[in-house]
Amino acid sequence: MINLFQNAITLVSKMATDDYVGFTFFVGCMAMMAASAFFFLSMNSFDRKWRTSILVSGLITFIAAVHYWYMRDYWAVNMESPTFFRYVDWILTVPLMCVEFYLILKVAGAKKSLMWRLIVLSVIMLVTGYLGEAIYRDQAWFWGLISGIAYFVIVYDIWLGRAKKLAIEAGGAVLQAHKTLCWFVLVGWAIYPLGYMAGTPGWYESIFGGLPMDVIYNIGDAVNKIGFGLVIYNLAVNASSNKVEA
Ligand SMILES: *C/C=C(C)/C=C/C=C(C)/C=C/C1=C(C)CCCC1(C)C
Repeated sequence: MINLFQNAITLVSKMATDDYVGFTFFVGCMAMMAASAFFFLSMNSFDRKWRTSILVSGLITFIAAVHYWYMRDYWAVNMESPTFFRYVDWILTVPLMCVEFYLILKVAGAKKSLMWRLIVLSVIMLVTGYLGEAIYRDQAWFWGLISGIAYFVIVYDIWLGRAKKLAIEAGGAVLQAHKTLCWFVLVGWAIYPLGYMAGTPGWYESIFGGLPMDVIYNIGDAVNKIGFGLVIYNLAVNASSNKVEA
């Protein structure tokens, strides 16, 4: 009995009071879980055409919740950045965020080709980023550059390219939501390349005043993933004919 009890205790690692990385992994995990429950449960109160968008919002935070669960553990045990899990999470969730652009622009006739273009660009951005951050550390500048170009093209497409034209055609609540999502991608997503630079030895290690890169990424993920989902939720509320009763 005592043995069982002790085993149960050692399954939960200790956390130092100044372990901000561990703390943000923990809170991030809970926030992602709560957001997923919120999106999944609210899904059916909207018009059919918005349900898939809300479902995808929930999938994004749910996939992140599962990865945060692992990253929290990985950090607690090894006290090092869970770079691998981080990128697996991104490679699943970032393409889904691209799908969100397509889903909301479908009302203006967005084609699948727009969705695939954004998905491919995001995969290029993340795979090259991973090569620079985890594998070819000496060529971090080269892989970071290619990744940055792919990021730039995504920003261009949604701010000024075809996606923007469709958003203007759709107008109203869709255009408004598209604009907000564009800001998320331009400002919210920019946290990641900055984190990459801060994390590359000999570069700009002090741009965040020495705050650990994982704290920056964790805050970025919470803002971007949950925020993105809330913009879509808000769009569904504004554009559904059977408005949710307060
Ligand atoms: C939920 C996770 C999100 C929104 C992650 C986004 C990640 C990026 C926009 C990463 C971008 C990078 C660059 C533009 C260059 C350096 C390498 C990366 C992968 C950090």
